[in-house]
Formats: sequence, structure tokens, C-alpha cells
Amino acid sequence: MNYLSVNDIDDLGQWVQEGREIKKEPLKDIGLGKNKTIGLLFFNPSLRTRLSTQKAAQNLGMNCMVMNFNKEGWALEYEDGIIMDHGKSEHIKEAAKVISQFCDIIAIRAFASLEDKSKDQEEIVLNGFKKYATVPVVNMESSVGHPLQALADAITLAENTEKMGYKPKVVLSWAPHPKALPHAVANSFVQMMQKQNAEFVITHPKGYELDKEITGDSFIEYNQSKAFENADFIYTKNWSSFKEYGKVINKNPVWMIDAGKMAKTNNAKFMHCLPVRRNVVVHDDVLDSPNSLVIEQANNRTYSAQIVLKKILEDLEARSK
Ligand code: SN0
Repeated sequence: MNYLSVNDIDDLGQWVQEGREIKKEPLKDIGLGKNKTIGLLFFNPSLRTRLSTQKAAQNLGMNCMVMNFNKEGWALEYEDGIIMDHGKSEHIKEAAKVISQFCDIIAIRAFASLEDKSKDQEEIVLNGFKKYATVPVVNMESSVGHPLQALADAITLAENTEKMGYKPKVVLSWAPHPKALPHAVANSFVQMMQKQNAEFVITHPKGYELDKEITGDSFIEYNQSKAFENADFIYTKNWSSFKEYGKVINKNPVWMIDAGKMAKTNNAKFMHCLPVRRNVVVHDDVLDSPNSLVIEQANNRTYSAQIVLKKILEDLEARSK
């Protein structure tokens, strides 16, 4: 069993329920991961993903090895049949098989390059490990998705909709950012929302349409103020253009989330995966308000990782019998 995308969740409601039970009693399955090792491989920076996945592994009694590949590992080659007389030192074929001998689960973070659209879409790093590793693989943000974040967001939504008594309106709003950022978080959030019983609206400037293969029938409202009307949740994220791949085509501060915009909502909760640029993406007033869920979202990263690792460990156990 791998966890590569939101599509690997067979029953979102049930997984969220399990996550919430784990949150109440995180050490309940401390025996499950005994003598099992997870290897966390990072090709990009991380705070929440690294620590929450490590915490989840610890809660399951696992050992954890962490490697920062970009700085400390050999530069990996992913292409088949290539003459390796340039910069790359080791082929994914050997690397993935060797790491599989040390680890029972491999988790990988490899962001989009935002330069080569087709290579990013092919998920060459994640799929390279999936192809050659002989153990389960977990996605800790690939070029296309961040399914551990989306699962944590689903837990956070569930916690905050429980007492609502009606179908919530959830808005995914693009906001400005100085840098070109990946689409992964937004993509997985959209895919997760498509499995929810909610009114879901995406708002962004023209030219910032996400991959149509992912958004499908999800509703896009180009007028941010209109999108915010009656919203119960504002989930904010910057991403670069998908069409003009990896380009920043709009930095208009009018898209920043501030208290005035939040006032147009149904007293909405504010969500963001973090890290967030204060007063560029979102104003201090919103981020520091009691309606901000960002810290609890980060807390729920442990439980989303723990659901996934637990399911993989149970699957491994069942197979070994
Ligand atoms: C990453 C992203 O995919 O947008 C990770 C989010 C979990 N975010 C960034 O790279 C932000 C970097 C910055 O300088 O603000």
C-alpha cells in the first residue's frame, strides 16, 4: 500500500474519523511499528511535514531516519538508458532499492521544479521511487500533490463543522506571493473537497486556473468578494500559473486576505497550510484572530500522517502472515 495522492483514500469520512480517534489517544498503537523503520527523504525544506511525520512514526513505536537529499545525498538520475557522464552520481534504480533494504516505509518530499511542466506532471521523483522501491512509498509533497496536508485539512474541517447543522461553504482563495509556488497544496485540497459534502468555490485571478484534470467540475468564481459571501471557511494558498507554467503573472495586493474581506463571510474560519507570508498573503489581523485555524491545522498533520502510517503498517502485518 502506498499513499501517493488523495485518490489513495478509499473512504475519506472513515479516515477522518480514525484520525480523530488517534488524536484522542495517540499512543494507542505504540506497539504496531516496533522494529520497523521509516526513512524520510527531503529534496526540499520542511518544518511541519518533517516533524509531524516523525512524531506520527514515534507514536506508532517506529524508528525514523531522515535524510536531506539535496544537500547531503548524491544527485540522482531518473532517466533510463542514459550515459551518466554529467552531474548526476547515482541512478534512482540503485538508490531506491538500497534505501528499501534499510527502511520498511519510504516517505519523499520532492517539489515541482516549476520549469519543466511535463517532467513535473510525470512526478519523476515520486514515481521513480514508486517504481524501484520494494517497500511502501508515502508522498510528503510531490510536484502534483500534498495528500498528507489535505488529509489534515479534512480533519480540521470535520472538527469545525461538527456542530454546524448545515452544509458548509468552503472557499479556496488564491492570494499574492513574491515567489512562484507549486500547485500541490491547492491540487490536493481540491481533490479532497471533491469528496466532501460541502459547497466548494475556487477563486483566483484569470490565468491562475489549476490543472483542469484536477478541478474538473469544481466551481470557479473570478470575483473574490462574491466568492467570499456566506463562506464558512476561507482556505488561502498562493500558486503560480499553471497555463504559463511556473510564472508569477499577478502580484496584485488586492487579493490579500484581510479583516474587511473576512467581514463579508459568515464569520468564516481562516485556513492555510503554512508557511505563510504575513501581510502579503494574509494580514496579521486575520492570522492572529480567533478565527484562524492554522495552528490546529499544523497539529492535525501528526494525525493525518499517523492514519497513513498505521494503515501501511497494518497492511504490512497482514501480508507477512
Ligand atoms: C510550499 C508550497 O508548496 O507552496 C510548501 C507548502 C507546504 N511553500 C513554499 O515553498 C513557501 C516558500 C516561501 O518562501 O514562502
